[in-house]
Amino acid sequence: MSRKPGGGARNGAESPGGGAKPIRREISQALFERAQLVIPGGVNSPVRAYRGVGSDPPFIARGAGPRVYDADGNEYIDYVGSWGPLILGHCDPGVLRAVGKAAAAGTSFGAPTAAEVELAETLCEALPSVEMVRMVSSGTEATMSALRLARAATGRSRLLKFEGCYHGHADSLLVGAGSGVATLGIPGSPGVPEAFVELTVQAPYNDLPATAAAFERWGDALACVIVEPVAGNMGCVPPEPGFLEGLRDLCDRAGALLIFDEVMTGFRVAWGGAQLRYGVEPDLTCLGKVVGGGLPAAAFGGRANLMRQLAPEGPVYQAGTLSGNPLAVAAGLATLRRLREPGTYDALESLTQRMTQGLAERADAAGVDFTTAGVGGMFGFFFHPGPVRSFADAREADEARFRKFFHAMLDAGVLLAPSPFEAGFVSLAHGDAEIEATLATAEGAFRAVAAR
Ligand code: KE4
Repeated sequence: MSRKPGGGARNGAESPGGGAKPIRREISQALFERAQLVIPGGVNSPVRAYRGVGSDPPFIARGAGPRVYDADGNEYIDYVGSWGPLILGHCDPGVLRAVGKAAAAGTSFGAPTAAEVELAETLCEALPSVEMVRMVSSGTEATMSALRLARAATGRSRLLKFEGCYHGHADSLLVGAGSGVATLGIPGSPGVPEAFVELTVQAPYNDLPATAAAFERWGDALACVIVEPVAGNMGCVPPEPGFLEGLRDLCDRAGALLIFDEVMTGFRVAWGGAQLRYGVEPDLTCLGKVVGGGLPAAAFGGRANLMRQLAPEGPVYQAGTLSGNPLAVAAGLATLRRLREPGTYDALESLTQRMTQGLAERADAAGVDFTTAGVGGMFGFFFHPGPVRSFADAREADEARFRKFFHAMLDAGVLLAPSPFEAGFVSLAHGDAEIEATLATAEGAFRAVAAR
């Protein structure tokens, strides 16, 4: 039996800060205590530990459509969506059927399968710049492998990334990263050799002059630029007009490759990803999250003349025991088949826009400095008067107000990403009821924030 938390307009209970019944999470608490004895920080990925919001995490027992339920039976409207993959919502019947059918035939073969070919063809058809892809099992593997390929193809070693962008936890890419690295305030990461750090050049996101200056200094030594075409790991920060086009031009003039890390934006902001939405074609694209439909599948791809340099056709080695895993491929294919139906991206965009506009209106009514951004099915917000164009701007936001807002929403049954340096995600399972309930809950949460 699921329990609706103390607040939440859905069940007519008190709104947050107005005498909501205390949320009970004893089972999650006991699980967290056990977990911390055998798993570092009690979690298998740092952001899940809720250090960014100063509390212990709920342990999730199950999901259904736009909702998740924690081990104590509390119900939440879910805007984390497993950090992006669950674009159809939890337990989508089509995905479950596809995974069950694949599992009945076997879970892994370490051999090529027809389904992998179909998924590769779908990715190449959808993404304007991609002629060939290689499947891997995580976004980290995708970006790490794309970086190796770029270095091999150019014979150069340096890379340029942007402050606050997160591209997974491969050594070269952990410099000045966003997401959990920013949330925990880790200055890079111990264990990354100085030699790797030196090879990574950084520039502020959305700052073309500073990026051009970095090219002045390092241009002919740069193998690539890697960028989140919509930043989702410093909060949600869209590219300013001309930024992505400028990167394309700088790379062309310097002979560097442009890598779009579309692990988050791929099939999230448009069927053809950010590269279709913004009309800028990278040389290599990294994918993850949605392409696995909630199971471990990711990929990287690009022009055939680049991708053919990968083993076994070429000398650049890259491999993986579970790459193209049949269950993950089945989940990914079922997800993409649904997404390519007419109207899905209009629906996602409409949900996101209603969410961001509604939050902004309620923050304004409460007299709280607040700015939002939404692109396709992803969104973000800052307790900041705006504009937020870069990681430096994002770090000026009021984190204490974020934490207060986060907990007021959580205790009223709305699950947001537990960090100001993350994005939120809607799904095709979210509808008017969820958005209206969320906005009604937010009214009380903003009042609680304003009262601070
Ligand atoms: P994974 O290795 O976590 O599958 O993907 C790494 C990655 C690469 N590129 C981008 C743009 C990403 O957002 C990510 C991973 N995103 C984080 C959340 N911001 C995953 C959540 C987590 O680290 O637990």
